[in-house]
Amino acid sequence: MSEHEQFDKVEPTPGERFSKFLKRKDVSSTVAWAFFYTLVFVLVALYLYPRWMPKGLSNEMRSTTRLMVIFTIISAPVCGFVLSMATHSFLRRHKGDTPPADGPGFSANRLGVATFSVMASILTLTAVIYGLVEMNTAAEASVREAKDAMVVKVVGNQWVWTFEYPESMGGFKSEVLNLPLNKAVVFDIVSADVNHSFWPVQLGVKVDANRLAHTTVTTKPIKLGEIDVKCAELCGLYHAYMETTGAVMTTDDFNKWVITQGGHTA
Ligand SMILES: [Cu+2]
Repeated sequence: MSEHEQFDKVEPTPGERFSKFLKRKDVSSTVAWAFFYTLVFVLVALYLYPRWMPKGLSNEMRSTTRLMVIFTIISAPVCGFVLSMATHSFLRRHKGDTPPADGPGFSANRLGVATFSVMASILTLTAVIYGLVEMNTAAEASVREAKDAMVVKVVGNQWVWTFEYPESMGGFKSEVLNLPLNKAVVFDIVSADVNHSFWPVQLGVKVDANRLAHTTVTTKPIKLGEIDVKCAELCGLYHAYMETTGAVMTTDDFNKWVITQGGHTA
């Protein structure tokens, strides 16, 4: 073997192998599909989620919408990668009756495994850390807000919700959940029969209503608008109809409503 031949057989560098790998037709088509799907998910998260989600009337609801958007963006590349391989396999599927010959055997690609693991870990960790920060911020805010909040008692009863306003307002009861703007509210929740789940959708909180134990949750309406109240726990035949409405109102409108209910303003 001449010296010249030995020189020709020098192994390609990892960079050369990688660019050759990317130029393969199956690889470049998979990468292109991955980018396409990732872009679609990112656009859905940024432009459609905020429209699809109910209007955020409290910081809790806004933070829920924000979490949906950010978690979707974080998971978009992984989902895009998996769907791109599925699309490539579907488009290049075998046609005809004769089974294809076996392809060459392959072993694990260490660089590929490492890249995928590191990327997925970074994305997951980002989601975990962001989620914890968001949760902690919400918990701190509710402790702060609870100090001068209005306490509304909520009773779940097959299949209606009843709201009891504070003694200082006359302690009247209503089946409509009206709340004044910019006033924190603590819901003191209980059930008269089976387990229900109190869910004022646009306020972004959802808490179990139990038969023998009270649960509480704090929120602060910061925007005017309508509230849909639903039950989020299968509670019997008419569970789906266990819903009512209400609104976040200006303090003036709220006070007028309190008087029509036989209550008085503090
Ligand atoms: Cu229910």
